[in-house]
Amino acid sequence: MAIKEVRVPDIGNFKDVEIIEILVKPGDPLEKDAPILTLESDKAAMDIPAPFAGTVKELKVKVGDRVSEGSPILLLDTAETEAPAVAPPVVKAFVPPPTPETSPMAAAVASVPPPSHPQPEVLGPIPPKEKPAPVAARPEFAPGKTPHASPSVRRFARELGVDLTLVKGSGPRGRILKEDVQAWVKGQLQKPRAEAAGLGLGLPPAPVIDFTQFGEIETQPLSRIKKLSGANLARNWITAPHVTQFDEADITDLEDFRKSMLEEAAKRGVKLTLLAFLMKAVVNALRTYPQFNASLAADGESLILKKYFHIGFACETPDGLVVPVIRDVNRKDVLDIARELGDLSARARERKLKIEEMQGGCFSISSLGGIGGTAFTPIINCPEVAILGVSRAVMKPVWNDKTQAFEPRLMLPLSLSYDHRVIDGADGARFTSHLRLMLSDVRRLLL
Ligand code: CAO
Repeated sequence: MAIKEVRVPDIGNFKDVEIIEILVKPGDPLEKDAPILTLESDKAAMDIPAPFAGTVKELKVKVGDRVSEGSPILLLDTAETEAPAVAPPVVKAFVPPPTPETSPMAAAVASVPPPSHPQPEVLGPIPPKEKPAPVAARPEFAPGKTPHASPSVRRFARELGVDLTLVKGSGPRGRILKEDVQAWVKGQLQKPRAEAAGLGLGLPPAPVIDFTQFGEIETQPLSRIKKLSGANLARNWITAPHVTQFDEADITDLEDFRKSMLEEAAKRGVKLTLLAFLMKAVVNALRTYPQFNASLAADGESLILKKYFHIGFACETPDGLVVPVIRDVNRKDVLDIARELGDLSARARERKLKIEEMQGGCFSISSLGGIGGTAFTPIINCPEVAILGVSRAVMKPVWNDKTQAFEPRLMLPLSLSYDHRVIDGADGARFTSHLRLMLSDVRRLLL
């Protein structure tokens, strides 16, 4: 049993190199060749290994100290007084072989020839000049004790704040590579997203698939609007239990009326669309069923009923979907509404909408009638509690009880999605029935 002083061995031409990490503390058992500390010059980082086994008695340095060859590092209570039979590798042997992540200087250090001058005795025998310790033969760190990684990888991990004991190495003998650290960080970054997507429901994260294995692909970045609306739609879809009620409204008379008004509206510079009438019908239904003009309080304990009638409408733009809002629809006539619809949708497509023109909605309408389809399940624009989807009106044979005959009627498909936490199924059916009634009788609608 003897106390031996360990000093900085030959580290090439480096002087006053900073200690950036001390890997041991007094009382630690140390195996021969286990890393004691890491030095870092402005060009390279390197580990100093223990020249012999023992127990750390006292540290002579601290992080931030600058050392050169021969500087005392620590006192080691050695298990054996004899110098080790096998020469400890000099520092350069710890420098990883040149890899993309290794600085050119580190590679240069690795190729520095072994020192020709005598080394301090405490360091043990120096490898003979003609037989430099081969890089491949550098000692490996004891698994499970100190993470096994090159200084550059450790520095990389330190910069990112990564605890290397958590990282699994994929290199030879479990050595942690830079790619392992990167993969670990990626995994951590994806975790919150996966957890958020699962909302703690234990859903597995979406699989990451390399589609090139199946054929040619092209990757296009999502627009800002798509990214924002996508996240909101996903949240709304998961948090609000959706039910979609389907119905059909007979708009034969309404369409006749609209067409008869087109010319007059055009003279006033307005394109009188079906959507303007739908807005009026919706407001009427909201008055009758106020729970549809509501939002759940943030604490989920109460329902906030709104006394105003601001109606949003989904508008397709080259950048994605936006929902401009027409305020106080109850106080406007169909021509005013149609004028605003035209103005807001034109400015939406020119990206000229103001933020406040997309805020404050009570209820939304998503009309795909100009495009096609028979029905769909629109996603509620939370914190609103319901949304009306409208598909393409088609002429259908409808049975008339009075005439006891089928008649051709223009039927408008309605798809009402509602938040089942707030609205019961019966009320969902009542709401669409009310809409059906309003839209089938233009006199009621315009009253
Ligand atoms: N049935 C049959 N025809 C319809 C119709 C319907 N339900 N709705 C509209 N049309 C007709 C119109 O009469 C018009 O015909 P004309 O050109 O002969 O007059 C044509 O379809 C185009 O209408 P429009 O799109 O100009 O007007 P609009 O008021 O119906 O729609 C707007 C305005 C802003 C809703 C629409 O342009 C739009 O962006 N739609 C897409 C909305 C969307 O993407 N929703 C999905 C959201 S996901 O939930």
